[in-house]
Amino acid sequence: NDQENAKKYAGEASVNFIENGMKIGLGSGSTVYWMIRKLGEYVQKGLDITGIPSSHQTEAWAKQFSIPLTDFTQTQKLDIAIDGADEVDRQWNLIKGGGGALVREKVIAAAADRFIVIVDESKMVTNLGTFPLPVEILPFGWEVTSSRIASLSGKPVIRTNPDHDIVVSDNGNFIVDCDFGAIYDPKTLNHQLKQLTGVVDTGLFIQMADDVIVGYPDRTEIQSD
Ligand code: DER
Repeated sequence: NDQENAKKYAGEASVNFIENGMKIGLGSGSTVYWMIRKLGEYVQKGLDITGIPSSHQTEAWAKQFSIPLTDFTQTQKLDIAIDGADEVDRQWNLIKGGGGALVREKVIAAAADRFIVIVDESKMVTNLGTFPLPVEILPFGWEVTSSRIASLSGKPVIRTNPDHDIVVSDNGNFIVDCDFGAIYDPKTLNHQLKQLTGVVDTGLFIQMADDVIVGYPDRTEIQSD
């Protein structure tokens, strides 16, 4: 369908930025799947790169497509991180975390010299906040942490799976999905949330993106700052 085609276009276009010898941060999500699949084709043809995965799912895809993996014990600097987003605003601030990998995704994006975001056009918004903001919190005392987020008008909802069990992140933490309404000052909100005891990190990626590749059903548009 059109959205999947748009994700595929964006994901595959991002691979053009990858050069021999690079260390790549591998994001998470269905758009990243197309990037990893295309990157695997280049690795098969001799492209010499290594990647650090941001989730167990991404690690599995990387192995499926024979992408050599490394980790932060081997390298503390990544040349490029490529990842999706749930929303991108006009300043390229992001909401991420729909897939639950936001904490490792942010660690990887922060460690990269260049952070490239790959999205289908539906993710481009005027203001963040239509998509509920994921916030990763410690399981210990999560009810108290959640009430602190509520006092910031976040309307936090603990993320559960279809069996109504609380979802546990790859880091062993919980995630609350928050409805703050339209977020006109995401930088301030991110700081307020990160100050709260019990909050691990938020899905607000503030001024981290260097390039945004927008996929459409028939083409991509590459925007660089
Ligand atoms: O969970 C995440 O942060 C993903 O990158 C998400 O933001 C994008 O997922 P999608 O590419 O499947 O829409």
